[in-house]
Amino acid sequence: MKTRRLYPIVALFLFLFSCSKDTPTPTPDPVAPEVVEPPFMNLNTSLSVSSPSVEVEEGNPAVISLQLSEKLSEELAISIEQHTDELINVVNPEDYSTDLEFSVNNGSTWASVSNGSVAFPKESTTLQVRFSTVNDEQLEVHESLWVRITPNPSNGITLSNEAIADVKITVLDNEENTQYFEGFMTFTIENNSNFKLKNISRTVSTTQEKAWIDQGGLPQELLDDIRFLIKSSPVPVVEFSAKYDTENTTLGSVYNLGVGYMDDSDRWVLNMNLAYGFLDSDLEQPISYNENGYFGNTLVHELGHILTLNYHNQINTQISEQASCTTFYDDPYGCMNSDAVLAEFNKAFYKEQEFFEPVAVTAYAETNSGEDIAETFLFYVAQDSIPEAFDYSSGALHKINFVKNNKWLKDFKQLSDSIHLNLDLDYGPIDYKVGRALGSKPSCIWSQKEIMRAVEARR
Ligand SMILES: [Ca+2]
Ligand SMILES: [Ca+2]
Repeated sequence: MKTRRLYPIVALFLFLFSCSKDTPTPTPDPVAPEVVEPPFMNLNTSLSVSSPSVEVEEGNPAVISLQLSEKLSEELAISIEQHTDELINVVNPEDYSTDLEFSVNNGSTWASVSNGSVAFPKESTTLQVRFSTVNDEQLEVHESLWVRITPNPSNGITLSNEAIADVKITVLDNEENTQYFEGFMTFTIENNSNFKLKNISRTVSTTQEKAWIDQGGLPQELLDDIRFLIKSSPVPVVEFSAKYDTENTTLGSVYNLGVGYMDDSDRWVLNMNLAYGFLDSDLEQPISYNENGYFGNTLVHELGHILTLNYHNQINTQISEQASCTTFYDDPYGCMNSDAVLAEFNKAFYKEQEFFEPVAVTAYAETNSGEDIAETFLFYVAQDSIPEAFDYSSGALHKINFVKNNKWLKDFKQLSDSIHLNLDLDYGPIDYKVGRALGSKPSCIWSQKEIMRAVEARR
């Protein structure tokens, strides 16, 4: 029991001891030994561009970003050079600046590049280069140029990257441009004579197309021929699309937008392949416009389609069903009036009658009766003289005489006074019997499906 009485005294002693203040003399902190960093040293890196191509809307600066994989202990000099080698959709000199600027602080400040030379400062990894582009009022293709970046390492620097491919800068035109197109330039035609540029292709494949787009129009003599042709048409031609396709054997085509809109209006579109107007028939050597008559031949051929497929005086719009048509039904245009050209032409030549060769003026005319009448119409217009046809005359000559005597077609002979035509290039004039090699091509008359596609693209 002794221990129980002793306990409070020990506890009190411990309490007093714990409250006593201990104030030792302060000792100074030990001084850290000074560490001397070795100077930063690196002479190996790799240079890259953030993107191999840059698109910029015209009026905004084109910016190229360059990076180093590792910072360097020495400056790295870089040459920057703009060029336009081998570009077809090439930017015009007035559309961009050759004054380059650079930034080493991610675009906060910019300084001029002098003599095409800049440098990554020591221990930096990013560099930007820019130049301005011009916001003009001209409808243009999306135009490009190249920027060549050449590092010039010195002071022992070695680069581990391959040579950098030239960066393609594309300046996107911001002018209004309808999205659909048939060719590289499309014009609306107002009052049968005013051509208004409506649309261009944003990329072209020949320098000729680029040159015409830069000029804002097509050669006057070409437009004059087309203007003359459409003024001769009894129905409106509301649009002209210019193609330039050296791979394509289609010289031209026409179609009626009214067919696509399921109404009986005549709103014709003319497409022409201008390659045949400005190159020889092999599409290799340049010629002056329609020098060989090939383009003129095609224009007259296309008018032949308009004259024989229009709603104004050829198609009976009251009859929509083929089964109800007792004359000649053309798909997609419809049922011909009884006195329509194609009604009479089919009756005279496509009812299993037999004729001496050649039965048609060209091989192309043998595609179908629609192409036959258009080709025959061309021969009627282009031939200086048209011999009378007798029983032993060729089918082709009979057909030309049909056109000569047809009330809807005969008055167009004088087209050849204004538009240069030349049958010698094709097959020559038809007189009695002419032997020749035949080939075939697809018809240039658009199907309902093709017209609907063109109409849909306009919506
Ligand atoms: Ca331009
Ligand atoms: Ca422009």
